Amino acid sequence: MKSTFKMVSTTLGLLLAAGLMIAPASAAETRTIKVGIGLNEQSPQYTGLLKFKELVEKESGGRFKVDLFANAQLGDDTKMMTSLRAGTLEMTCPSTAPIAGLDKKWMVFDLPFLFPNEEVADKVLDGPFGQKYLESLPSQGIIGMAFWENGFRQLTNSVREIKSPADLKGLKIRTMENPVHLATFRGMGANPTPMPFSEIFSALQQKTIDGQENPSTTNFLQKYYEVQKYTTLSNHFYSPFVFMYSKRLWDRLSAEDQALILKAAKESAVYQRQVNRETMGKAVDGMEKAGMTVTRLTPEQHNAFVEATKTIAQQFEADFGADNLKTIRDEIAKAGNK
Ligand code: KDG
Repeated sequence: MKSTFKMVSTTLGLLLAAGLMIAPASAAETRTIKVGIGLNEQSPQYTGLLKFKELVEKESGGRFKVDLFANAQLGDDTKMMTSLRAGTLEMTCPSTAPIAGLDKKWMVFDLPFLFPNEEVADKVLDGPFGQKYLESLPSQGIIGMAFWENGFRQLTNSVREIKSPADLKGLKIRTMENPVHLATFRGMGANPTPMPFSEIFSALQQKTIDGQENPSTTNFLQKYYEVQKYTTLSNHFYSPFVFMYSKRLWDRLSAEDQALILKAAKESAVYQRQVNRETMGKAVDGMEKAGMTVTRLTPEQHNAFVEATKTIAQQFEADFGADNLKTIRDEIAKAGNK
């Protein structure tokens, strides 16, 4: 009996040493969740991720460790989404704009002047319409956890003050890689150039583009004031983020761990939006102090931009679906009247 036990234990030991058997994961083994983003460590998006990391590590009693990678260390948004779909990266948090490359219906969120304010955006994104979109992502190999906030987007450029659509004429403006963004700026007479987020600063510095558009917090934290003279607070797009998980890796988690991670993603969404909004005003002040000309449009000037972009929705109806456009507009009207 003893000799048999000794033989079996010796054999097992040899197999383990040769790596031919994977030792059963001990319950205490820590699993790592890697999260990649394009913004830097000062961004409200990264601050939101720190909250997510704190919640997951605390609630899991250390069974999960969350590693954060900012500044596009793991690639730009499209590359990181590809990594999620391949199961080589757990999480990322892109704008909705590049998701349209996977499923055209997401273009509806990038329509100019769609949401009137953040409060209505929150209600629609967290309501049945937004949740229906998140629930469609598993077909793309992605689990949509929650909408976070990139924010209302503002123009910057190095050539002239922009007070009307006509002032955009001929300017080379970097846009996200999204057909609605390209058509919107082309329709106002600009010369739009799609480009990954991480390439913007050097393109502005080398003057291969005249301007770009991002929320003021991004414009300030990326130090665009060093290479841009003008910013116009146009609010031309509202850009949501989608905090997402790789479906391949999600499916390997227990239901209990899935619930824990989802709860933390939703709780940190509320926190991230709050931090994002608190920083916008300070970012505009910072750019003004750094010497940028900040143009605050009058209602009439703002309406001229709305008027100049009002046919965009019709141009893309076939892509995102007339029914989706009608539904989101109805949801916005309802949310605005509450
Ligand atoms: O990871 C953050 C980026 O996805 C986001 O800032 C992208 O707004 C963006 C842009 O202009 O590319």
